[in-house]
Parts: sequence; structure tokens; C-alpha cells
Amino acid sequence: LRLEGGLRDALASRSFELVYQPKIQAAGGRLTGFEALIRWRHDGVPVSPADFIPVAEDTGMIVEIGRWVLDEACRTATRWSLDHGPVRVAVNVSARQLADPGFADLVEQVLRRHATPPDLLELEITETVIMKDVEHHLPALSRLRDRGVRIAIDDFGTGYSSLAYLRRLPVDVLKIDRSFVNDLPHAPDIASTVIALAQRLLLTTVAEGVETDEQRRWLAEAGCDCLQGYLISRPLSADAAEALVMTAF
Ligand code: G
Ligand code: G
Ligand code: MN
Ligand code: NA
Repeated sequence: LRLEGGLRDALASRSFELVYQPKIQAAGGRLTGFEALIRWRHDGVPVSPADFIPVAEDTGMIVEIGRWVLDEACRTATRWSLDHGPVRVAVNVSARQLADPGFADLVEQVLRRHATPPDLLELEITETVIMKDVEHHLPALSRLRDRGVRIAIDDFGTGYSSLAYLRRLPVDVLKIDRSFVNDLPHAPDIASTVIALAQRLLLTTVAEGVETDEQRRWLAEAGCDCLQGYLISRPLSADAAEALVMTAF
């Protein structure tokens, strides 16, 4: 309840912030974009999104918070791209946001507002959320992807993907869950299998939670496309992320 009140105040006063975690090409190390992650200080104390996003989901506040996240991410990606060169930003979308009948409209509205090239925006949706009600989510996802928005399946390998659906789903990217990256290099079976599957389906792979040089080397050799994790960089403030973008172009 305390969190809930705090979230309402934070929405009203816009006291959330986005940080940006870089993603790089596994081969060559070039910056490919960022994952935007929300941050909130409640009375000066940082609260993890792992704690407040579930509360925002339960209370429905996630819809308005999600709108703010999308707006801020698109505004920023557009500005960086105009000033420096094309920078893609990925945004996490939770179950309740995706279930909202106005979701696709909202995304299109935000893209228009900032004149954002749609392919600068990537939506990260967890495997569990996307697969839970595929038929229901398909129209909105297809419409957004037809517009050029990229769709990524987050935490891939932790849910139950129907391979038949995976082939039919309008997705571009599989993000290999950090637990499988953590198993590298000694227990590589799942990471190998996901990379092979993605290559077969012509999807891009991103490994999340890359923390060691051994993991990085294994992933590059296995043909994983992109890397994200503390080894590459912690999530950065908008200013620090922009400084990185400037050196990349
Ligand atoms: O940033 P951090 O690793 O603390 O994130 C914890 C969890 O919160 C992760 O599952 C992440 O996907 C989720 N998360 C972070 N930012 C957002 C956001 O803007 N929207 C949603 N829906 N989830 C987020
Ligand atoms: O669920 P999702 O994949 O969106 O989670 C993103 C979360 O993962 C963020 O909270 C981010 O801070 C965290 N994260 C990013 N890189 C690493 C990493 O290398 N190791 C660990 N343990 N967490 C990471
Ligand atoms: Mn994510
Ligand atoms: Na996520």
C-alpha cells in the first residue's frame, strides 16, 4: 500500500527515470543499441522495478507508467539518432500493457508524436507473457511489426514456447535468458540450442547477463549476434549513454 501511494505520486510528479544498458555486436563489438530500464527513487531510496512493476501491474498503473516509458524512450532514441546516427532502444512491455486493447494505438501515437522511425523501437516481451495467450496478442503484434517496430522475446528458454507458434509469431529477436548465459561455458546445451533455433528461423539472438570474458568468447564463437550484460556495461544514465553513442559514430 505504501508502494502504491508512492507510485501514484511518482506518476503525478514524473519522478521516474530511464537508464540505458548497451548492446553490442558479438563479432566486432560495435554498439547496436540499448535496453531502457526504469528506475524510481521513493523518498530518496531506490526501489527495484522487480518490486514495483508487479504492484503497478496489479493496480493497473502499469498502463500509464508504460506510456511514460515508451514516450521517454522514443523521444530519446529519436534525438540521439538525429544528432549522431541510428540508435535502437528496447522497451520492456509487461502482460497487462500488452493485454490493453489500446496498446498498438498507443505505440503508434508515441511514434508519431516524436516522428520516430519505427525500427528504432524494439519491444521486449517475455516468453511467458507472449506464449500465454498467443492468439489474443497476435493482431496487435502483427500490426506493430508491419509498421516496422521490432519485437523481441525476452528471457527466452524459461517459458514454454510452442515451436509452431514461434515460427508464426511476428518476432525479430530472441534474448537468451541470463540463467543460460550464466551456465557458459561449462553447460552450453541450452544456449547452443537457442542459437541454432534462431538461425534456423532467421531471428537475431541477444545474450543477456554476459558477465565474463569466457562467456563473451563462447557466445561470439557460437554465432550469437549481440551481447548485453555487466561485462559490456552496467545500465547508464541518459547522458552517459549519449556519450557512448557519440563515440560510436
Ligand atoms: O533493471 P532491472 O534488472 O532491475 O529490472 C528488473 C525487472 O524489471 C526486469 O525483469 C525488467 O525487465 C523489469 N523492467 C525494467 N524496466 C522496466 C520497464 O520499463 N517496464 C517493465 N514492464 N518492466 C521493466
Ligand atoms: O528481465 P530482463 O531481461 O528485462 O532484466 C533486465 C535486468 O537484468 C535489469 O534489471 C538489469 O539491471 C539486469 N542485468 C543486466 N545485465 C546483467 C548482468 O550482467 N548480470 C545480472 N545479474 N543482471 C543483469
Ligand atoms: Mn528485458
Ligand atoms: Na523483462
